Amino acid sequence: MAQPAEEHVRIGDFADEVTRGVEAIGSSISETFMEPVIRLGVTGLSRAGKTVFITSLVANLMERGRMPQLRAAAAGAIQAAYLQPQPDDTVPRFDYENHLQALTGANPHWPESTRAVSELRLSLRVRPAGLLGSVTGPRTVHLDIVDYPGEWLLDLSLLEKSYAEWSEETLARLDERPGSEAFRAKLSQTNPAAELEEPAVQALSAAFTGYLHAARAAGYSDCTPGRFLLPGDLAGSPVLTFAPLPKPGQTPRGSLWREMDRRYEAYQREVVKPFFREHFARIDRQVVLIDALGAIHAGPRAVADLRRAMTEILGAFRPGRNAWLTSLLTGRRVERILFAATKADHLHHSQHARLTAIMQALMRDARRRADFAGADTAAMAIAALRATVEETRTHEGEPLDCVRGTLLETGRQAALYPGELPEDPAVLLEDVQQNAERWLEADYNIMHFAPARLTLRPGEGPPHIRLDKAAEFLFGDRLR
Ligand SMILES: Nc1nc2c(ncn2[C@@H]2O[C@H](COP(=O)(O)OP(=O)(O)O)[C@@H](O)[C@H]2O)c(=O)[nH]1
Ligand SMILES: [Mg+2]
Repeated sequence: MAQPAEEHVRIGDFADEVTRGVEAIGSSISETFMEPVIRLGVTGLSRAGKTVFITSLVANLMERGRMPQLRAAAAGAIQAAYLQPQPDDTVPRFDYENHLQALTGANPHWPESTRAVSELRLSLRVRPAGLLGSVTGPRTVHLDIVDYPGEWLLDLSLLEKSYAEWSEETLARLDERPGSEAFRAKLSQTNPAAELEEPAVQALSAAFTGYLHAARAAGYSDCTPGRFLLPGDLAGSPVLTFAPLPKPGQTPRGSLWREMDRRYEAYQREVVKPFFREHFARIDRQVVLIDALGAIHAGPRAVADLRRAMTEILGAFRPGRNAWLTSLLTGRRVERILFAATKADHLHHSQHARLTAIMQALMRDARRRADFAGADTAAMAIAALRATVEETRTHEGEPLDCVRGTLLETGRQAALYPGELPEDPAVLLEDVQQNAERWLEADYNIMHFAPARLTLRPGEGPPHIRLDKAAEFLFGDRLR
């Protein structure tokens, strides 16, 4: 009898895993043989909801009462879930206990934002269903969750661009994005062919960084170089002190343009590549969290930009596009990618399907643009931690489906009607296509809610929306 196709894939991966172990990429061989490891990457731009997602996912895997759509949990196949020391000794540990305390304590609040990579190992004791389970007994599956900034992922596109190309693209976008005035003013006083002067470069680079922050704050996603936004311990170093420049006719030795070109290359070599080598290349399953409601609120151009960012991200997961990355991955690939719109608790459930449809349309578009034929992909709308309750109000004689929660700013209760998303995502995408400044048909509001005070029953994790469905897509198959 022929082997089922899936089995082939597994064996291939397995052989790879062993070779990679020998190459000291990290996973020990005995571990690979005895206990399977799933490396789940969690990414998304800053404030997309990574920290809340991981915290709630882990809490809901430990107490599985609210996870009916995770089949292994519903079937009772998961016998235990517990935290263990992570395999990587030099990566900061994800601060699960403090984040959970923040979200579920007596005075609930959102956790502090984090700005770099972190990791957590959750081990699950799983008893396969049916005959197999009674023969083999329970086995342990390790879920290694790796939290990393989406800003860093977008940097992959830089590896394919020369400094001249990147400069040209970045400068072309300045006009349609807010916050570029100061940088443009500096640029107009700069002669790229003149000799480099460090204080002038620092001022130019600071103005450029200020523009990137302003663009991010206005809802734009594609803001490279990613480390300019989240510098970690590289702040102030030359690799983070450059800016895009128009290419002059002559680029003499010692000129500003030459030095910027050199720093751009150093950024690729010293910042971008190590991240991909040490973290990205080892991921099996990936969730990309997206604040889609935030982008919709910001307008069509922010959504266009989000789609561009999704395209770039898919490009990173497509083997073959980038020669350097292909050689790094050698036969290994991410098997599943989920694009999840977070904070869906800002919408009444009557609109969830619409948000999902918008995400799916954006993803289809991004897949087409990235010419993507790799991992299984899915898009859905979730809330890792539900901070609202639903409420139907009467407004001018009409029922209005709202959500109610505690406002973050004032601590007061308020009901939010965010506006009605179109039933057909094409309506929205049409404005995106036209590069419209505003939505033609509607206006979308957003409010910021604080997490609600919870009384959790034994066996139940924090309340969420479709976190179980996300988990099923991401790693449910590995728990059966
Ligand atoms: N209402 C609601 N807000 C959320 C949810 N997840 C995240 N947020 C909001 O988004 C902010 C950023 O989330 P965080 O997980 O820190 O984002 P990170 O920067 O990607 O790690 C939080 O402070 C909350 O205000 C959610 O499930 N529901
Ligand atoms: Mg975080």
